[in-house]
Amino acid sequence: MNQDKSAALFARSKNVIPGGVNSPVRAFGAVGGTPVFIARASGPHIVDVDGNSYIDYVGSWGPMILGHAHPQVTEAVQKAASEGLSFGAPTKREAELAELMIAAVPSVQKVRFVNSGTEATMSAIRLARGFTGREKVVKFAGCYHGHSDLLLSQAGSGVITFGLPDTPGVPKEAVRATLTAPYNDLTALEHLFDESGSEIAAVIIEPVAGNMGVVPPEPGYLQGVRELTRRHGALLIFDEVMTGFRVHYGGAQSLYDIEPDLSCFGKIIGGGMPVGAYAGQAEIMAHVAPEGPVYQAGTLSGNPVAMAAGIATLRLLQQPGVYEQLETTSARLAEGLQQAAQENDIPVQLNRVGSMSTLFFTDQPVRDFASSERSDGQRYALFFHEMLKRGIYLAPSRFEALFTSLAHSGQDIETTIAAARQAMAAIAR
Ligand code: HOZ
Repeated sequence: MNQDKSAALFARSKNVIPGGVNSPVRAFGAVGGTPVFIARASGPHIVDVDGNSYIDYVGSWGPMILGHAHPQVTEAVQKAASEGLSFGAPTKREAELAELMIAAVPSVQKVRFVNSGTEATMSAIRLARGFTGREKVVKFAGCYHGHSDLLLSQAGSGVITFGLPDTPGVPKEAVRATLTAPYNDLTALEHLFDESGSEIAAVIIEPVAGNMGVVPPEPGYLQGVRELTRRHGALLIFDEVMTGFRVHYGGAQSLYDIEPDLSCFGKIIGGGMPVGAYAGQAEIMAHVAPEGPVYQAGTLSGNPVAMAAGIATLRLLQQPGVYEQLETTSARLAEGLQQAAQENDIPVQLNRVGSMSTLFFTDQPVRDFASSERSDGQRYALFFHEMLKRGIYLAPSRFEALFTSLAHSGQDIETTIAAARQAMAAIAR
């Protein structure tokens, strides 16, 4: 497979962009080799600048649940763009997208749009602190909530991929009030609350962790977290940037039947455009300026083109059978990947919730950051490249998710499984 043009573009980009990329994991640092530069995409396929086509399981890290360049989303974007790109003034589409989200997610009564998941979580924490008058925040090791200072403590995604637990530039003071606990461990969280319960403003959690690879919550865990936060007067924030409208139309909170106080969204609600949102009960959201005193603002927030993409995407996700189709496709892929590993005596764990999954190269269950880290990174890197050679594009890090979309056909899945059989055989040698 010729990737000369990608290699040349990478060299050129490295001269003008740190590491040649605008988000670290894209640089292929964890798997080696040169990142593939994408020229265009359609449905389940992405095509690189050398003309190689791949079945894509990154899906822009989650937003492309309908597949790439869905005609109805593209049409909505083009219409909105032709009417003006940005006004810095309110528009009807903002109310429309907020209404769709409120109708979908039971705990959400009001929504504030921002431009990224990072902004959403950062603003939700500020709101939780403003609302409770407390400062401390609990997060979980291996969970990633974007790159704001206070949430970079023991973070997942690129932070683990590149082994940067203490990012220079984050003042100690900024993380002084951030407490961390292991995921899926209620006893540890209980201890934190025993020690500092009256100072904890919020617990922020990915209800299905997706940034230490996919790690589902164990039965009763999220209920336990909800109960503890309530008992101690702390807010529960669900970071549904990945899971929102992905694992269920109403997010992970609908799947597991838990009502957090605040929720953060991104990815799918922007249909591929840069959008984030924080949302929750009206009483809490009433503290956000200008209704309340907690300040947060943005020139491009609620951007009309981004809102149009989000509205079109959510409307398409309301069609009957959509999540059933995602489940069927994802389950078949998971089964096929596991079989391919088994046939070659390669121990793997496949963690999956709906259309997000991770194949870990380990014989031990992966239930938290420590067990995720024990998976074999070198083997993942080999597998990644064997798949890439065969036209399958997976996340270039073992600490990310594989996303299936509605555009992946049964044939795409079988092609992927056939490639996985060959790839596993190649790395077993
Ligand atoms: N940290 C992101 C995934 N969890 C990667 C974002 C990107 O490189 O686009």
